[in-house]
Amino acid sequence: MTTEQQIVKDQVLRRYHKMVLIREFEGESYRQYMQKNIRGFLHVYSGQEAVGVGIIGELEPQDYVISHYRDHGHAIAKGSDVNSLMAELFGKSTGTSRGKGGSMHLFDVEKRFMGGHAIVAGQIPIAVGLALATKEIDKKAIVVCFLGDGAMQEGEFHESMNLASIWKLPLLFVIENNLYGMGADVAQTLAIHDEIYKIANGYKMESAKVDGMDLFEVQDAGQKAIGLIRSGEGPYLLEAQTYRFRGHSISDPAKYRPEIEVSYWMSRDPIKLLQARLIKEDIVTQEELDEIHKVVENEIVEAVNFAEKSPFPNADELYTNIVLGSGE
Ligand SMILES: Cc1ncc(C[n+]2csc(CCOP(=O)(O)OP(=O)(O)O)c2C)c(N)n1
Ligand SMILES: [Mg+2]
Repeated sequence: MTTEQQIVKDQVLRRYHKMVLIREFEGESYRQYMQKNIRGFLHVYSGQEAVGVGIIGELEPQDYVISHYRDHGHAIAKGSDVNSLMAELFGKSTGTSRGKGGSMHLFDVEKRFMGGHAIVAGQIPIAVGLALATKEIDKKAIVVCFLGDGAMQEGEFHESMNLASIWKLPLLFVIENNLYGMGADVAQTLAIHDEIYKIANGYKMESAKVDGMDLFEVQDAGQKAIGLIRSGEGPYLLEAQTYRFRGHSISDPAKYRPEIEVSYWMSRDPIKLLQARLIKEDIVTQEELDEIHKVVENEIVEAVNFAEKSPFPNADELYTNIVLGSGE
């Protein structure tokens, strides 16, 4: 194997590891929720892993990522510590938001992961502000904003697209088109549902669509978009066609989706597709993949132990890091 091939192999194995880690972390979070160790809301990313891992893998550490409430995958992909993420889900003081944010408000300034936002589309204008600040002050960083197809129906999305384009901001909008916003089929709620990426034309912004179940395609599309943004070409919109394997949240049995549709998308599981390709092209052996699954299993056991053993925040923490309105 040449040095170049080895570099490619190491990179793809790191990304495979992240995808499996996200899948298992979320499987475990489901089990912990059932045991009432995790409370509140829980929206998992299962099925969409290639999008977060493929795009974030192409970023530099100084770049920012901001996301919605389906945020575990993005935080893990950006490098947040899995122990602290699990502790956050448990509401413990060792969590990424000291136990005050929970599943929908993961946050990690050090890794430049700027949340975790529960208000649909709420993260989009914040991404514009971040990108404006990076353009004016930081200069080297770019911003990636993940949003769902449902968030495109909010006014904030359109205002943000307009400003990002006018100000030529270093901002990548990644639309994770999983065909649904809660129980609503995107075809019934979005006028441009069959050509989502073309919405960028109205804002004179470059855009493309990519198969969000294929890690290689996502990373190539991400590389191209990020390259253009870094060269000062302004913002870019990438639509990733994907599917969420579970219901909208843990309390949604997802009965509204036709079985044939679900089984089609399950047959395109991004982890299985990647596995098959890596084996077929002789890039890795089955043993190497099995080894990664074992490592992940241990990481999850350790994360749960850490979360269980960590204390809840003290009562005197009740008003720290909380923004209170003046009431006037
Ligand atoms: C402003 C606002 N309106 C409604 C909701 C309730 N809500 C939560 S998620 C969601 C659907 C969003 O769908 P999408 O953007 O496609 O993301 P996905 O859940 O599919 O990842 C809705 C309507 C909310 N949280 N915020
Ligand atoms: Mg959606």
